[in-house]
Amino acid sequence: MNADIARIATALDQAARRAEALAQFSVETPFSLDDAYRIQRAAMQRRYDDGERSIGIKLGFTSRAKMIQMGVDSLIWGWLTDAMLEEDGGLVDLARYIHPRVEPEVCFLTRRDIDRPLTLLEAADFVEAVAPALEIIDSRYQAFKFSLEDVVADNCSSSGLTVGPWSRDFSGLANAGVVMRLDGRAVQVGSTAAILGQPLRSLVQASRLLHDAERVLPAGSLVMVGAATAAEALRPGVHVSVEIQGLGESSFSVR
Ligand code: OOG
Repeated sequence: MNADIARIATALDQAARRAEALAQFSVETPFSLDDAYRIQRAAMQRRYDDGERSIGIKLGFTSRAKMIQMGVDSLIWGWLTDAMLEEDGGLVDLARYIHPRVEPEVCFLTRRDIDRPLTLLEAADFVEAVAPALEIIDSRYQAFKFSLEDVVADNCSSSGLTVGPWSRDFSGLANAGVVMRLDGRAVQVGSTAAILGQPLRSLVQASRLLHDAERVLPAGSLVMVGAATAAEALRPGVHVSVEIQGLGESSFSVR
């Protein structure tokens, strides 16, 4: 399996860099979820070796809407790097991506190292600030089709994100309205309560996953909690915004 891990990690990394889709791996070479995270780690290591820097983590499939859209029903997690950060309010170049989709998110900035499993009561104390955010997901698999193991190996489709203004008041975050607009038209409407009941639960889950993986998330990291609604395909020229009640907006335009 070690040779397969290295082979699949290299192929996924190259597909991301070349913005070219691949066939799913798990059909030909079935692998376990543990091996999927090993592949993810090996693929990320290639990026770090090339100078990319980790800026935090993301969770996926924390809402029913996303599980139903993709036919996957387990929580997953992956890594975010500095190369994925797009400018809030800026222009996103579609040429960097294969078949990108966008989803409305909440982003936490951590205040303390997360080095143990947290309870929901403790979680708020680990948050420095919270922001409305947009995640650009771009599966490296053809037709955006994957198994749970495939998507984990592919770093959970992570490829881009914008983060809006930071806020320290997140008293209303448990059930805040979420509206994602394409060219000013509301295309996805929901609530932050769709994210595991409330977004701080994502941080709790993240702390457990990090603990199981024997990883520490340093203070000052980003945690993307998972989309509150289904994702929308990006197209040239479109303007995308997310508005989260009490937090404000994040947006970008596609070139
Ligand atoms: C996997 C990533 C899912 C989320 O927020 O649920 C995700 C995908 O749908 O390609 O980022």
